[in-house]
Amino acid sequence: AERNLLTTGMAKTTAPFTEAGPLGAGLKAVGDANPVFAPMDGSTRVGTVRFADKDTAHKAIENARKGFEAWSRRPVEERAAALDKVGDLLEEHRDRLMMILSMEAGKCLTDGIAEIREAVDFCRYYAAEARAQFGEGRLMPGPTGEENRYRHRGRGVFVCISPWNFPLAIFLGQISAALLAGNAVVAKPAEQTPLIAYETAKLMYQAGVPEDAFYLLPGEGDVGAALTSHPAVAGVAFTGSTETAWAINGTLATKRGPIVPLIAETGGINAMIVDATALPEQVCDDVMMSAFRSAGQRCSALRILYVQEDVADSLLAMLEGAAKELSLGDPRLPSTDIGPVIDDEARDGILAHIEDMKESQKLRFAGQTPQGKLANGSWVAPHIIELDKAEALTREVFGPVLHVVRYKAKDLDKVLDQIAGTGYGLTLGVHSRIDATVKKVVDRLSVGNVYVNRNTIGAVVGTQPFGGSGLSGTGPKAGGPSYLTRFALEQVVSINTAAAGGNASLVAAS
Ligand code: UN1
Repeated sequence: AERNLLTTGMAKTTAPFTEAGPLGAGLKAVGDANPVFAPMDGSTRVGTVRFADKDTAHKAIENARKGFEAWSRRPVEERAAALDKVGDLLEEHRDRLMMILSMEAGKCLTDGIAEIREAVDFCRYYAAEARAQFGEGRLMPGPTGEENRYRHRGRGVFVCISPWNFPLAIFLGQISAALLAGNAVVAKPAEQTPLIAYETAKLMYQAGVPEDAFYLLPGEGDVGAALTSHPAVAGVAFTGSTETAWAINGTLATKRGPIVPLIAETGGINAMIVDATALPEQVCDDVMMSAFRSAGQRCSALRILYVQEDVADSLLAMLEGAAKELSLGDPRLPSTDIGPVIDDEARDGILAHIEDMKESQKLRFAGQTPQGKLANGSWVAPHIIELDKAEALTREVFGPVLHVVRYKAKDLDKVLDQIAGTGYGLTLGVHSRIDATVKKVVDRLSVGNVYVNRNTIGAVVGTQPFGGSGLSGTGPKAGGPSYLTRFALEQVVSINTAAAGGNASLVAAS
């Protein structure tokens, strides 16, 4: 299999060793170099990282504040060209990036390829949107002798805090939007995935993003807290847990300084409804994909499947059969469907949930974890758990655990109430050949991304803008037309052109 990888040219089998640390003009590396181990075996060293501390965080914001002045005055076209170039460089370095994604984050090759594609798409899509949206805006004409100009400009220093489950695509999606809108950025990648962030940051500088307009701060929670509580911060983009989003919201609301926007994309207890008219093979495929791909470590992943009771036994039998076929193993091998979860802490949390559930609910399927060389990795095999009632699942469990609950056709309204009652609204699937049922489900629930007769993951940038409501986030949708402008400041300049010296051309579009 290793020879296959090399001969297909897909990737090299070992990840390059990366020594990561803070990046950006005027920052000094401090602290110890901590080893980063591959989650697939817990022992292969992928690189080292020096974490930033509170002082480095403050210094980065102060320096970025200065870098902002020049970056925000650059014409939109220059900023867009730099981000387009980032996209080109990601494609050029695809193999190396894929290996780091596999080794550091446990990503399978298919997930790695898709993630790099998504990161490239974010850069190019937002660059195109910046060109289209940040020119002079249209306004109603004012009185004679007055010129009104509408434009977008950067807000200042944006803090971007990104998760480990899309350590390249979401990391870069936030940053590219913030930079294109004319902000300087201080980014804190997830503490579990500093290496891919570091490699990407270096490519960004190579593409022409100035070292005083973009700072990378690998770090833990203390660095995030130091960044979000700094009074000079002009906005925060965050993707991660609902609990952390609440904490950031609280910090932003109570700290000194201006009122700043928070763009938060958080979790979900995502459901799929399958009625008796659905096509079983299609459902089976889509459920496998939605619940188990990426080891269930997507905020879009399916957590709870509602199956109409008339077809529940046959569908469960199919799902169990299909889950048995999933192959867990080295994420660098093309034959692997599911890699490890991100680390031992994540594994222990998911396994504790399964143990808990086993006591009162029915365990329908438990897969096998890899043995031999990979036995000590952070593994969780796919599980299917049948719940006696949906209320038994009270929180998002971020792993390959599918919960199934039966419902009676006459109780569809109760199912919809139950889903709405979670307070989350990220993804939702419905499988039915009855148009009225599909319409009822789609119209009734305030869920951000609804998928009809298909799987519920893998939203495509620019085609399926992604993001939820309620406990799932603030919006705007990533990869959609309104994302970029939320990072920018709208400015209207009204000029009395009749007055001596009045000259509308002084105010150019950004
Ligand atoms: C996340 O998992 O944090 O549609 C969000 C999808 C991805 C989800 C990203 N865009 O599967």
